Amino acid sequence: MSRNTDLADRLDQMAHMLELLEASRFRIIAYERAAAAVRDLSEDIADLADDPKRLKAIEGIGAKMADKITAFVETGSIPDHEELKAEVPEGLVPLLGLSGLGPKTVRLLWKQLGVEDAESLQRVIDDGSILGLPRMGEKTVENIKRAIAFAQSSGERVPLGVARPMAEAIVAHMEKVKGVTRAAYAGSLRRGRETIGDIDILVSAKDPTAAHEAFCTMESVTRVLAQGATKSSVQMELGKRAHRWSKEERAIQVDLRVVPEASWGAALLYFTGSKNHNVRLRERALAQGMTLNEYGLYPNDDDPAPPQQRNVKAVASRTEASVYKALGVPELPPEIREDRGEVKLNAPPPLIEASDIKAELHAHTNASDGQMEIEALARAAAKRGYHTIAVTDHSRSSAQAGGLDGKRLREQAQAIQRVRDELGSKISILHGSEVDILADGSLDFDDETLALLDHVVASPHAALTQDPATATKRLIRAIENPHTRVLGHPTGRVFGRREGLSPEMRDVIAAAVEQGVALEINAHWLRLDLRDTHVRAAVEAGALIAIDCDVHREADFDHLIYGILTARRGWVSPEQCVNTWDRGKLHAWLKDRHTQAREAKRGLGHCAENTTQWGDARCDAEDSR
Ligand code: DGT
Ligand code: CA
Ligand code: CA
Ligand code: ZN
Repeated sequence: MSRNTDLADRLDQMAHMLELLEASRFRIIAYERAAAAVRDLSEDIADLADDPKRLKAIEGIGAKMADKITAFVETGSIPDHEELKAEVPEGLVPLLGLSGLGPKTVRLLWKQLGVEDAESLQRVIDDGSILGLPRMGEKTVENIKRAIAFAQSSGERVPLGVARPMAEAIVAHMEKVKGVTRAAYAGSLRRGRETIGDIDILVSAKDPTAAHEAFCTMESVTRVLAQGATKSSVQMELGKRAHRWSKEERAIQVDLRVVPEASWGAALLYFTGSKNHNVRLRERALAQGMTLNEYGLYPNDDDPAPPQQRNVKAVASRTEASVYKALGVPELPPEIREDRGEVKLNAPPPLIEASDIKAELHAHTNASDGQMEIEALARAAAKRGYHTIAVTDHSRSSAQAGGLDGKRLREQAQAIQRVRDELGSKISILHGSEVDILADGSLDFDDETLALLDHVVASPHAALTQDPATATKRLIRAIENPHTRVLGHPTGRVFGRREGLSPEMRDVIAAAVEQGVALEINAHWLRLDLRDTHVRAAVEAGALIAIDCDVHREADFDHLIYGILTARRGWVSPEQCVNTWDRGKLHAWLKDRHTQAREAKRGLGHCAENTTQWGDARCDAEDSR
């Protein structure tokens, strides 16, 4: 676990402990925000903690929080955290994640029945003493029991690439149910997060009971956790795809909420989250004399009863756009609703879309571990409207993947020329290679061989447990190789298999900016590498981004959407992504990365924007060269 994750987990735990102590909302939110901010950092918190000013400059971290973080970096613990742990049993915190158990109930279980962890919770369920709590009936206990069983059977978050097709199928199923007028998925899935805790489905229906019934009887439902008038929860088996991620049988929870048509926009906004984005919007509403909930935006009349129950007319509720408009906030795309500064924007940032992509720069043929011939690959790319496809088979060190040596690479050049002659100008076929970055950062081919190629993706495939300092040096050395154009899947992580490298991303990004090398977002859902937070740091530093499908078979082109979602979560504009460039500009960059990268950067207006902590110094250095 990285130091940042460790700290973020502790801050989250403190927030939960404060909830159980019924501390003020204000204090709890301060910890939640700080945890989210630390989790998002691309830099090691220890480096920032040297300078309290930089620490406090982070959105979500105030002076008091900065002191706690400094204490953590210096001593490995936070005094306030130790005090809380003496007061609140740590074992209570995971109970808050169980469906049916909120902070109020967990507090009652603790104070009245002495429950301190999952084990003692099981005991009060078994001996029936749990029924002595206020408002605790057989049905609720039944739900809690199921939630415990579910937590034991699942636990892990599910990759986006597994959950998204499932959610699309559920939405399509619900749309066909009689009386259903709207259906959509919300939550982390709609925000395009790389992994999903549970799937949230929203429906508007003339007959809510029928909608719940249709939902709970879907084919892949393995268990109904709750079936109610507004909300149902089920457990579903994961599709076939999941076996590429996990050998064990896993399940995912799916929640359905049936909401009034008139509240559709407010409900979609609320259940899309993120939670912290919602908190910001509610603050905004309050500051303007209004109150926002999942039913709508209402005038704030200080009546404690919910406005929707008093027939108060909503200021806005029907569409997300209307709610944002009434709040004076631009309509923000779901992917950036993470409380990373988006609520303060005057206009939504220009975000890349799948239709902007015009080239694939990372694809394998059957010469290494791909399945297609060169011609089939080129035709598949042309079919998608691309002007360029780069053939980038593995290099010799990736022997298990059929990596090419210098001799086979030279033969491949001739094979590619034959296909070019065959297909003509409708698509440019580039001869490239996905060259292994060896453990010391040197590339797998000598300069003479690399010089024969139109394109080089340099990627780490082995030695992926290196320490961070060595990994940082390794990647920077690969970036500095004059032949490198794209740094492929920079950390090498694969969900369910390995964490990959944890280099100092800030330094890797700075080197990429300096060298005009693009950082890849590998769009395969098992990789999504760079990850969203790295992308955001890269974008702020003015780095070029490549979004590639790492094609091995034709269907892999369809993974593009996962790369796009990740890019959008990192605020990538179309101009910043080399795959959107027209043929002339892209090929010019492949020939001369420095000149083109500088021009692209000028086009981005990055230096004028002055948006980054470390980008400015880089800009000055570049201009004076
Ligand atoms: P996940 O499922 O862990 O991947 O993440 P989400 O974001 O889908 O979270 P989930 O399923 O717990 O809740 C869905 C959305 O509902 C969440 O993004 C925001 C909203 N929501 C849930 N609980 C709360 C809450 O206590 N306060 C606020 N403001 N919003 C909430
Ligand atoms: Ca969710
Ligand atoms: Ca949920
Ligand atoms: Zn590859």
